[in-house]
Amino acid sequence: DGSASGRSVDVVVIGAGFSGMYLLHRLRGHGLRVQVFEMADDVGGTWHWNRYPGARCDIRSMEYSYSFDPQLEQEWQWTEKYPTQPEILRYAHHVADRFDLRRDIRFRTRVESTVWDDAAERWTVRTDGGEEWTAQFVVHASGCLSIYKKPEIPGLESFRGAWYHTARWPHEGVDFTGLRVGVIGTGSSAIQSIPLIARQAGDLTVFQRTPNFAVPAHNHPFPPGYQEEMKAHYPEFREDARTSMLGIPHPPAEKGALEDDAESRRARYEKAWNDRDNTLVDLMAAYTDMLTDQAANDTAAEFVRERIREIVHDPGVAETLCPKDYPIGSKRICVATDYYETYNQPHVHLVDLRRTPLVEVTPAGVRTTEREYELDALVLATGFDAQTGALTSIDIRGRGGQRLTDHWSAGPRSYLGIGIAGFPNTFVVTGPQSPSVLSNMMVSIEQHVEWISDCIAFVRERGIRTIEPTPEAEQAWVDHNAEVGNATLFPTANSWYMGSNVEGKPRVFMPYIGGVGPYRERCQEVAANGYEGFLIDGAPSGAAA
Ligand code: NA7
Repeated sequence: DGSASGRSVDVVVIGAGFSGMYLLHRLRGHGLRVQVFEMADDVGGTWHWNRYPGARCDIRSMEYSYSFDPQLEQEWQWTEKYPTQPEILRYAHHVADRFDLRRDIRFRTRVESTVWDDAAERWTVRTDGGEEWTAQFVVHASGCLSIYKKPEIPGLESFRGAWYHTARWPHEGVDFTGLRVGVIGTGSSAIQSIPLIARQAGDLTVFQRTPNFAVPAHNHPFPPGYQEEMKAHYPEFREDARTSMLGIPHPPAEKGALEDDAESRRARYEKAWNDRDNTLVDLMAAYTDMLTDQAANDTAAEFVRERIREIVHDPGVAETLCPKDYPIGSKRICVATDYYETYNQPHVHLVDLRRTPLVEVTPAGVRTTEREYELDALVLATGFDAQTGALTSIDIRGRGGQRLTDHWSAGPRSYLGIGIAGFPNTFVVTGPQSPSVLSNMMVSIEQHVEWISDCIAFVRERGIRTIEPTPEAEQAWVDHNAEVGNATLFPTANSWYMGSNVEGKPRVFMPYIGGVGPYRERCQEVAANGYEGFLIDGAPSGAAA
């Protein structure tokens, strides 16, 4: 009933990436009327927008996919270890076709506000097209890395050449052949795209503020029989992922890094680096204390720095590429193909912005405190207003007109990362204070979507009007997050996990680090106890259960 006359549905879902698509499918299965709004002109979210050269998932294809439909997972054929952006997008389109999703998705539509109506006990949702919809529930499935960030330097509009942000790459692609190209940023997006841009560019200058740790991808097409073998054990593999710490099955570490002798330690790190089936967690999962003990962490960080010094011929460039001022793993480790090697090419230059900071973009290029670099094209690989940006960019108002941005002025507050006190009948998929960005996102998405749709079904079956976390449950979750986060090395790094990449953003560790498996158990317990910690029609859940 998403017709022009309708305008009233059970659930509004914001976003048609992998979260929104699965929500639509699940909620339909509960017989609910759902309307999805999506800014882009098709499904896919992240994989719709991030079309820069080399864009690829850092999780292996056979685990970065839905597990909810055995036929889908058996039939879909992946081609290589790490899927490219076009391959993932083809998968998203296939899922949309297969489950006939697009008929309930309104594309090219941005939600501008969601306002709770205290009297009607419903949400009013306004779009940029001036439409007004009402719904009992609103689910935010708008992603954790979806609001892109330009660098905070003046002059971009004056630049005579073309500039591109990696997260808004032109669909027709960009031809850099023979051009003088500049790249600002050295995060995952830059590390994936730089080697490919270097193949085309006549001259490439990378402007680096903070170097990152990158492990070799060892990407390869699947050998014959591999996929069939994996698929024969898919259910067990998926279950291992769900109960793991990071959504990626991995044998648990047995001891601390310094309890091992130097030789055995090195052998482990060598394996994590060289094994062609390695993953981005292998290095950090080698020992129990990698993210809690600085000395343990230093052993792995130094191992990677040694590799960088081996690969990069120019010792000065190698030193500039070596991360030294934050623990390895406290920012998401990058997965690279020929990244460090690229700096051995004579037409590729590295500018250390720590030594000579950026001053401005000029009509002719980029100026640092040292000199001006003349450029024909500029690539901004400068990241995102991560985790909270997609939520705070919508005017969200809960009970009594309270703004979400006020509720979150000192950092995000939630119960389980899923619900927010004072914002009834609202859920967030892969929100702050959930393990999502510290995990295989697909595993987290499925867990969230299933929990949220079951909760909505529970509410509807019982004729309940409102459900929302109690302020006490929210406070306890905020405290628990801080406690587990502060027991790690994560808060010592300036990262988008900490909000420190966006000026003025509160500096708090936003993801939940308690682990995907334990988190899932906690969520299941809450549901099994009649939604413990929630108010149901204004009364503590126990009273209603
Ligand atoms: P990231 O990881 O946030 O990287 C952004 C990069 O841009 C990083 O190197 C930043 O340096 C740099 N940056 C940002 N602003 C500036 C300014 N003003 N001047 C110079 N350099 C700047 O974003 P990505 O898109 O690469 O990856 C995000 C996630 O997507 C990734 O973790 C994967 O999970 C997928 P800084 O570190 O702030 O000094």
